[in-house]
Amino acid sequence: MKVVDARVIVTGPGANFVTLKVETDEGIHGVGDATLVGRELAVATYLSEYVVPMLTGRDAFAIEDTWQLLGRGSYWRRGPVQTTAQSAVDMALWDIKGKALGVPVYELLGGRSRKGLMCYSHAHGDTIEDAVEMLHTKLEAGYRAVRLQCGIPGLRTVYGVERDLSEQPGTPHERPYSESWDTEAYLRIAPMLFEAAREAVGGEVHLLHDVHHRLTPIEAARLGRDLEPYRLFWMEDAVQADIQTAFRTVRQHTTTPLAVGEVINHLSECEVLIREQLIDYIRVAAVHCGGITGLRKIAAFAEPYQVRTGCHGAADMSPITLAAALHFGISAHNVGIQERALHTPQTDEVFPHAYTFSDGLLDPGEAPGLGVDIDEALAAGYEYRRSYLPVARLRDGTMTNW
Ligand code: EZ4
Ligand code: CO
Repeated sequence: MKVVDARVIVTGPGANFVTLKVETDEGIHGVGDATLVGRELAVATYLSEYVVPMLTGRDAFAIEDTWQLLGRGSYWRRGPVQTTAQSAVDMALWDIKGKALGVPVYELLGGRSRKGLMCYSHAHGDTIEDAVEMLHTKLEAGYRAVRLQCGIPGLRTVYGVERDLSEQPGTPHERPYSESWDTEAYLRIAPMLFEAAREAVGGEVHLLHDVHHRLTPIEAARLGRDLEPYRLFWMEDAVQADIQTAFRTVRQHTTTPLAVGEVINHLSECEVLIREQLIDYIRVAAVHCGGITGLRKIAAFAEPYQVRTGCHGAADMSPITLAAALHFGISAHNVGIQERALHTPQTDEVFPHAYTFSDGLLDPGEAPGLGVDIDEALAAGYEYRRSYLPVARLRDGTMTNW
């Protein structure tokens, strides 16, 4: 089966998504997510200008060789633009092979390892009380694991909490919004949030928290310790991910489990984290780490070190990425949990999908391939509009990590 055509589809059904659609000479097509949020058109151009011309005429079944061609065969290796493009091609080829053989992709990956994949949802609020109230609604909706974030007194906008942007100049279409940050205020309130949450919902529920790269190693060590009484499932992105050895300090001081990886695109960026067992969960997403093939390679490396996956599942990656994560997550052994943020109803319509949620578990479904597609006619009705992710500054105006 040969690839005869590949096209990049850019659409904005409530959020911007870039999709690669690969067509074969047997009339079967596959889809891959190529969304790099805030830099979408860089990947779209990389694909259409440099990758698509290499794909036409290739054997659509040669998934590994194509992955190597786009990764090893790119002299300028790694980098999120390259790996996101490579990921989209990889997903589309797994989709095609599954459809051609009449099986869901998870069957090609070794078959089911579990009945369903535990996922976590998000709860947040300006105040601790509001956050705990939302936690209750998530538990009522069936989730067994919930990420919890709250506002910080004195700061108007904080990561993970609905934003009041009324006083921000301009729009995110023109320039990034600027959030503010105060580490000491955060370190005071975060343990209070989890104390209140445990008091409200007891010990059984899995509670997670995302620090979003904001602390130094010694600050993260202190927070990890302060959170120990509340038995978190994980503390995420405690320090910025790009200095792997920074996790040594955090690890030495706390038994709070650690997760990192949503901005990691390549095994070389998490090799020390895994080999030294500095983390418990690696959070790479199929859309940024080389597709299903890249995710499998990282997970296979992590397995003997007892590091499990907890794939990034924010709503700024398309349902194709979630489907890929579910086929991987239902079949691989060392899988811990899957993040699940709800897509907008428009996004769900543009990307019809076979995956389902019930009783806290996600399932990829039994449709051949990835079980997800793009409705191009609907997609054409939603324009792309440039939108930046926010940035963050300390109270005195110094740039810090968002
Ligand atoms: O900040 O997807 O765990 N989830 C996250 C996300 C990321 C966004 C970046 O676009 O940290 O909210
Ligand atoms: Co995160």
